[in-house]
Amino acid sequence: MEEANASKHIAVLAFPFGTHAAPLLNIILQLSDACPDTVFSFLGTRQSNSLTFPKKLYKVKPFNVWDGLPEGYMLKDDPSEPVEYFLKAVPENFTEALDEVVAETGKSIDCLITDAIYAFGADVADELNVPWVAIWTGGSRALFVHVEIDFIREYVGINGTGPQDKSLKFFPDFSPIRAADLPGGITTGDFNAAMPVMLHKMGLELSRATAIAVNSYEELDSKVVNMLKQRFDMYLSIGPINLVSADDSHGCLDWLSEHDWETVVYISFGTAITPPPHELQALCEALEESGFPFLWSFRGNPEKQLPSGFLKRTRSKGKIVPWAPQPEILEHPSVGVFVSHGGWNSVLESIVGGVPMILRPFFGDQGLNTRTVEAVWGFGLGLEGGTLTKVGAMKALEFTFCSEQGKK
Ligand code: U2F
Repeated sequence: MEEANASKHIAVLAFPFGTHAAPLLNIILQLSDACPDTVFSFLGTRQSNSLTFPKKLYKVKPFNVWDGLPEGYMLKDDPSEPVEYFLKAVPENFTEALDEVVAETGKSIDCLITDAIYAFGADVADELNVPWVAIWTGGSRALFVHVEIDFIREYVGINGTGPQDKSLKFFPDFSPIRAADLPGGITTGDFNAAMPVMLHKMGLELSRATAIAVNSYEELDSKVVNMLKQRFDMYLSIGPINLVSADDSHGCLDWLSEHDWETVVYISFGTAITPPPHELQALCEALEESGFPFLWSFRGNPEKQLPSGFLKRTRSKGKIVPWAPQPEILEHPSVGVFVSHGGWNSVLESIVGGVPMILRPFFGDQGLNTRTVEAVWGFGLGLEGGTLTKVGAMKALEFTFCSEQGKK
């Protein structure tokens, strides 16, 4: 179908960092199957689009927006830096690109779908005189704390003025959650940094959305979902969005099949994080000493970043790859535990695969996800002291593999 003949045109504004654009694209692909007369224009940065779009798609077309980086700028080794630059460029980079999208397709926009992070979606949709649909790629609980940010700040205090172990029990099903588990920028951290400012605005603007859709399912957190449903006219739980990563060029699944059921430790800290050197060292020591077989999707250079001799010594026990088909791995019967940073997609994939988690959170929603997995849903463990130590990692592995409670 030619774009000009399509009956509707939906523009989608993706957040081009972490694992946001991939689940959003997945939702759009499902919508596009369900709406054969509609064309979709998917706006992200060049880099994100090139990673997210596996092949040329028929009715979902990528458009590149400016990433906010000055010409020729060399990024430092700090994952927050490109995000800060990008957030300075929004919403103008998107609104300029939307004009180009309309000119190129010859079709005006009938609906705006954005990553929910984009609080400006409300104004852009008003300008276009179209409905705004906000899609939150994290969990309901993380969305809820952003929606309730002002109340939480008032109750808990900001900048450490209140006790960090204070329970958020004033919300149903939140009693095990402490102030310290909240994402940075809610009660502690730099409130004026671009991301906390955007998320605060999001909490205030979301009621202007025609619909809010979340990558989760209602039964997982029904009390939290009920509170969100009371606040918003149309709150939809549309997950888990399955991210099928068919690429197994490193032979992970065959390697797993050589192992007994529920014996392998799978390790991945997502797409943005590599733990600091001393924590990598501690995890390696724990793996070596405990002797459990492990499959590690390692972001970085394992030869340089892992302790000297570790790769050689563990060759018969471990497999380290730069990228693994994680959803399929977590559904493989040989995997017994997932050591993770607690990114939302990883949590959902662990639930789908029925694999318990050992969690070392770093930023954003990961602390809240960790505490929720451990103390509300009970299918995983945080680490003693919150970081990876040899003793802590060994204890967690042994608890999961060897104790009755861990197996349960
Ligand atoms: C940000 O998430 P991350 O990208 O750091 O982490 P996840 O949400 O866990 O998503 C990682 C995805 O990458 C996939 C894996 C997940 O779907 O299956 N993957 C893979 O297929 N193969 C690999 O070798 C390694 C990973 C942010 F950091 C989080 O805090 C947020 O919760 C998240 C969603 O908003 O975005």
